[in-house]
Amino acid sequence: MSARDNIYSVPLTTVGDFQFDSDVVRVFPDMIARSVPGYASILSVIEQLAVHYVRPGSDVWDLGCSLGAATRLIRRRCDATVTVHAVDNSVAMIQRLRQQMGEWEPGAPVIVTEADLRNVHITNASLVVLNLTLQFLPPAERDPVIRRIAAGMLPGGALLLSEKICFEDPRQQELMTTLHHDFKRAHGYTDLEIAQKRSAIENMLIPEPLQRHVQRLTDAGFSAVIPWFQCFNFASVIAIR
Ligand code: GEK
Repeated sequence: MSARDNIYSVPLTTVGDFQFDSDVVRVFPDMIARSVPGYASILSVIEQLAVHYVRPGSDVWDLGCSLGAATRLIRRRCDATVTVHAVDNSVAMIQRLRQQMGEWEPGAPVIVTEADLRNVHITNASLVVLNLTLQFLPPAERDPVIRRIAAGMLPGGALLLSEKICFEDPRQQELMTTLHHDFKRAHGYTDLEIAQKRSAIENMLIPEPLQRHVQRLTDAGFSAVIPWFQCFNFASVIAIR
């Protein structure tokens, strides 16, 4: 069980940019479950994708793995000939992930790497997961990342991309934001917490419209790009190489 997220529960004189530091790591599972509608469903589909797409002798990449929630589910569906690479550039996340892995059930070997995903060389990949991670890269750097992932994937392999998204229609944007904030309120966040988190994250997490993601994946050479999930301003896409 993770500690309850109360990071933004008291008024702050200045709200600094959001960081994946040890304070966030301590509460991360609680934070993500109470902030991202559908997070648990997305994880369970990632596990399903491992069953369908991971091939013996191939590699799997979980980019921006945080505490390895997806890695843990994937590896139990893979045999010992598969290597799962869990990558994150947060020192605190990787440290905590390494501590917790000892308690995981048996499964395929995992290589944990503290690195910026932009510097990771993807090869032999039958499954790549970018679950709520691409959104933290500057938009101009997203095209080359997706192209490099595509180049490192086996034909028929799958990329799962989940993102916070935005909408071109201002009314849609407003409604989806309101419903997302209602979701957070229903999960125990106060208006102060919602407002302070929003201002901490606004320079760090840049959402794009779903269509922009679909176009980027198509341009990178994925043969099928299938949006399969949306709840308010969160969406997930499966792209087949
Ligand atoms: C999950 N996928 O539980 N390189 C590597 N890691 C990065 C980078 C980067 N350039 N930028 C951000 N991160 C996880 C949840 S959380 C989503 C992903 C969220 C990492 C960052 O350190 C953090 O651990 C993760 O991406 C994003 O299925 O907090 O909204």
